[in-house]
Amino acid sequence: MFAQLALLSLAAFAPLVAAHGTLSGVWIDGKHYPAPMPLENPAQYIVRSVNSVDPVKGTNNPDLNCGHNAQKAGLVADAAPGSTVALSWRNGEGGTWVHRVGGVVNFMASCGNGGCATFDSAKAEFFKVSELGKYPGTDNWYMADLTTGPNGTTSFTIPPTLPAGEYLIRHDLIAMHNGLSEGGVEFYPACIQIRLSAPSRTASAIPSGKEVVTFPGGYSPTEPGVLDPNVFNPGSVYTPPGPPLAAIAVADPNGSTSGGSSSTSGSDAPTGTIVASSSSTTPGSSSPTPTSTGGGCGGSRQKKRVIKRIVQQGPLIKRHANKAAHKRQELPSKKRAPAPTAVVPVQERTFAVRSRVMRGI
Ligand SMILES: [Cu+2]
Repeated sequence: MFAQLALLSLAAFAPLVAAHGTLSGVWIDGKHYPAPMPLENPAQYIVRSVNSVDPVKGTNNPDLNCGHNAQKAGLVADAAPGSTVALSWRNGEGGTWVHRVGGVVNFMASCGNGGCATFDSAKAEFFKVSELGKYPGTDNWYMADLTTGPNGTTSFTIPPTLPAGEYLIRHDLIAMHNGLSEGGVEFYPACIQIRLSAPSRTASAIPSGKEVVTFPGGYSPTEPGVLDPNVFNPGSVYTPPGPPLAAIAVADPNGSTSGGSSSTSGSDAPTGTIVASSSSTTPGSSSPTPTSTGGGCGGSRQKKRVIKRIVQQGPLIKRHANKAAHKRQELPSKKRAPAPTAVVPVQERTFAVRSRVMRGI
């Protein structure tokens, strides 16, 4: 019901705000949970709501915690240690996410005995469970997989030995197109409430001590993943910010990697960590497909309507502050090899081509 209303409202304010965006949905082992629209009541969601599609700026910003004025969600989703969590994003128009350069990181924190629906995330002791930058040995970014269409997702694995209990996932896109100078980076944090069953093997301790950080505080304004003058240079190495991966996420007792680390079994094109198209983790049947075909093009056909809506509802969404910066972000993709994705549905391929044409790439 909420999702349908959300889609209707998406259609109502199409262009103008393609540059930023919000989390659009979560899949836990294939089960879909939509994310609230900005300012939407989060009572019927597992994703905490935010009040803006704009990025969070500044590593000391309190909104770096769970997003702009994040509000606790009413629901908590069932999951298990070892579950796959896939996440999709939309731009401010409800179309396809546009940022491709930077990091994708996922943290988790115990919500304690009180549970996540009432948990104050400012107190959360977050440990890192996955981090992604470029596909190994390439200049292709994992984040770009979110730009392939409404079903483009990024995913990670819940550490298989995490104890039972309620946890907050802090998912964060670190858009680096302006991160060549200090303070330019755009953070897009989103928090998701889950409840883990007991692990099938011996539980580890919940990470603590040096493995945990709070937000704000988890990133420094000058660390390489946040400030990187070379981020567009071919062959440059990008290191996502924050603490190292928690030990619980790095190696599981079977010896395989988990936690969405990019080192998957020696393949030159990892497939286990980011799924760029609808797949087992993103069943098309239940996925919310935004109807906007404007993508990142930002036409002006419906400008009047958008402005009217903004006047009526207040500044739900602000115009992008620096369009030139976003143009710059697209430049490197001229040289970019085709994304290393196996199967892209025709519909999405068409969309990708169209948006490239519209952006003049
Ligand atoms: Cu943006």
